[in-house]
Amino acid sequence: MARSALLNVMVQAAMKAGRSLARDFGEVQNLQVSLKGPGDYVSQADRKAEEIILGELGRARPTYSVLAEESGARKGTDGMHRWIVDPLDGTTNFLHGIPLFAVSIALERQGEIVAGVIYNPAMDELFTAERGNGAFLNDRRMRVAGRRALTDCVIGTGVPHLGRGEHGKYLVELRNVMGEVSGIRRMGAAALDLAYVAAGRLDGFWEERLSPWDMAAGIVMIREAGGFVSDREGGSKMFDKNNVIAGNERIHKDLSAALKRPA
Ligand code: 2AM
Ligand code: CA
Ligand code: CA
Ligand code: CA
Repeated sequence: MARSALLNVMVQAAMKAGRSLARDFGEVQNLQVSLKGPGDYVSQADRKAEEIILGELGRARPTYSVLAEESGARKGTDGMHRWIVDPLDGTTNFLHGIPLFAVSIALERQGEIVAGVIYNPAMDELFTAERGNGAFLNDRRMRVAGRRALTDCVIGTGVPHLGRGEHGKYLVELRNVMGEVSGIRRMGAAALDLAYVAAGRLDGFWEERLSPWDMAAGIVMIREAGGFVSDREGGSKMFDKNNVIAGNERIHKDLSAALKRPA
């Protein structure tokens, strides 16, 4: 497995931020926490991890644009490249002492995601992918799962943050999928869910109301692991539509159909 210099920069940044998160995870009760929106918490750990990542990436490629969850968008002088960063995906898990959280870093070149890194420091699992070069979990090549029937599948999802009583459409979809699969998982860390699809742990995944930093690294990873990933209409506008469906070709298709069934 030969990593490019750029992927190495991303891996170093993700692991350094991951070590900072692991330290803070050990003293989570001492962290200052604030609320950004309904159910959307941010802590010193998120901010510190983002500072570390942007420092590392900025030192290596000072001209690239940046889109990062906690500090927003910054336009660089290089019109071609953009880093897309989620310093801590799964903040709610993190703050509850649940070790399902990750750093996610992606690189976009002329609007195409060309590399992605997702690192879960609690399990020391590093997921990486580069376009044309395959996807890896630590040093092992990843492939999406090969199951062909939805009834055999474990499917991940996330519950979108909607107001009280506003989950009707989501509950219909959930009921339809639950009726057809072997199991549902709701981990609470979308980047990690996508990495798990690439690793063949989850057979498929769907979620609404996600931001580019939740999805970017996972998208290139799933494609490089031989999977299919699209927006809810089957197109490639995940960042505009803020939603995603993933799986192998067959499961992606059957999951899309299950989600469209009427109540
Ligand atoms: P975060 O932890 O980085 O905020 C949970 O289903 C997933 O949705 C997590 O990946 C979480 O990312 C993301 N998410 C997106 N919008 C959210 C919101 N408003 N509140 C909580 N989680 C959100
Ligand atoms: Ca957040
Ligand atoms: Ca996130
Ligand atoms: Ca985050």
